[in-house]
Amino acid sequence: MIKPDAVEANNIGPILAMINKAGFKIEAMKYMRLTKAQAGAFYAVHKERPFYGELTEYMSGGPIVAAILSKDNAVADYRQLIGATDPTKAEEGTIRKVFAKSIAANAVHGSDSDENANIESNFFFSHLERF
Ligand code: FUP
Repeated sequence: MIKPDAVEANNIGPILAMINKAGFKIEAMKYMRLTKAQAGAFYAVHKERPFYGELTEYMSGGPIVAAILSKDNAVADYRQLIGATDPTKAEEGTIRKVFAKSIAANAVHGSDSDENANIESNFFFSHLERF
């Protein structure tokens, strides 16, 4: 996902360029705005965390780009490409180092396992929307 801060800052294009350059294929993509309830469902795993309210408010505060990416070793390679959750700890050249504003407004989301990648892909896309 390209998050609201990166969309607002006109960074969809540069982020997709980094993703393409790193060898990922785009299997599905959409531009949409999540409701607060949908953002809450997407991040349900964080429901008990102190930042959950702020996170769902922020993630529903503007449009996002959702995408399914594929590549050998996609989850690990994409997490390496995006960098640490906290951009002050992200390595040079990572998407979050370049584009993230803060730990909450951190430009992009990436699935943390193949299992969650499937769950999150099904959250956003039907089979008719995948190529
Ligand atoms: P990541 O997998 O890198 O997106 O990070 P997490 O799943 O740990 O966190 C999900 C989102 O919660 C982050 F992208 C931003 C938000 N978050 C905060 O706002 N504060 C925190 O302390 C941790 C996470």
